[in-house]
Amino acid sequence: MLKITHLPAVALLSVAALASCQNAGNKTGIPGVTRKEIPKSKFISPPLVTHIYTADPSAHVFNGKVYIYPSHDIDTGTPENDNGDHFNMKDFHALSMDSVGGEVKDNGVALDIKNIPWAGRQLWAPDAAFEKGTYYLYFPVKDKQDIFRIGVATSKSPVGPFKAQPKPIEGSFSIDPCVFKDTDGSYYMYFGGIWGGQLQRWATGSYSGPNGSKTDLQKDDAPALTAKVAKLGANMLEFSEKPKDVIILDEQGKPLLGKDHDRRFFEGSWMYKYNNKYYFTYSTGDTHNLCYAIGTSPYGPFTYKGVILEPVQGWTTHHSIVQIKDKWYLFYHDTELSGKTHLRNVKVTELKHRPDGSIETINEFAK
Ligand code: FUB
Repeated sequence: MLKITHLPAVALLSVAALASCQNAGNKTGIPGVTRKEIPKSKFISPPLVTHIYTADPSAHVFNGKVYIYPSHDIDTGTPENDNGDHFNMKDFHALSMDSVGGEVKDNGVALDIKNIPWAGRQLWAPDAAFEKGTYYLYFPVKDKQDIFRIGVATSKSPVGPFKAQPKPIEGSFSIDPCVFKDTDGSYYMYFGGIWGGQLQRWATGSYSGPNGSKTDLQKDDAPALTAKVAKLGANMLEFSEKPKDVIILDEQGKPLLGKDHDRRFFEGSWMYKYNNKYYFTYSTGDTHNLCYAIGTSPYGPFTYKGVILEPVQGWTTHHSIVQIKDKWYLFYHDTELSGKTHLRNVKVTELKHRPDGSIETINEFAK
């Protein structure tokens, strides 16, 4: 969510190439953005939609159809800063498709910030769930005190419109909710994000105010700050317990340390189950990896296993992993359309597990 401080060389070349072709034909529907000269061969996958900017895709299969719940990036002219203020989103659109590779439909506004009674600004990465005939949309947004909280909205349709609850989820904080349904029917929410996601402000167990460290407390040799997990109540609208730390261990069984920026948790939690193991997957933020760690319980601990997706074009990296028919897919984003950190586009590519359960690392520039 911060400035572009690291981009692979090939990505920098791509941004430059994109900047030089803004006046060409083949419009995308976004003013000033064209695709004609974008060197498509640089990327393994095209944007799923090109008429709006989208990011942070949470994909689900509901009743046999694929639904994607992304952030809806817009340019409000908010200057870029270390809090991620330039990610100033104001609504959500749900996307849908019958199959991967098929037509992607934008189903219009699913939830608008003006209809969330407690919201202040910045609607960030959402997730969704379906239980007993109701669809639930979970979302982070800053409250009127500028503190990120997690809210929930409900609908009888997977694409909304969703009606927001009058208050945020009691005991929620920070960003990036991921709601996971275990095979026994229990639901868990994984959440949190450091730096602009404010997780470090809660390191003592209560809110420390806005003036603490903007990053991960600079405690390089202490266990890294990490995501939180809490079981959801039967009504899907509240936590049934106090959130716990999602512990990620190294190969020696020790928690990853704050200085381990290539592997420690930053934001963008996603959980899925494969061969009876729990895969906790996440972004390393300032080192731009999507990583995975495996455990035998939804609460962890999880042992770090490797990189799922190497750095994409753009600062942020955020994803979901879902089985569709007999294949697994990684939904992710980059900045192919705009070349700008805060104007992203969602994509999908196949994800492959090896026979031992490890994941084949994906590079979005390598065909
Ligand atoms: O989209 C805003 C933020 O950027 C998300 O919450 C993070 O995961 C990052 O993708």
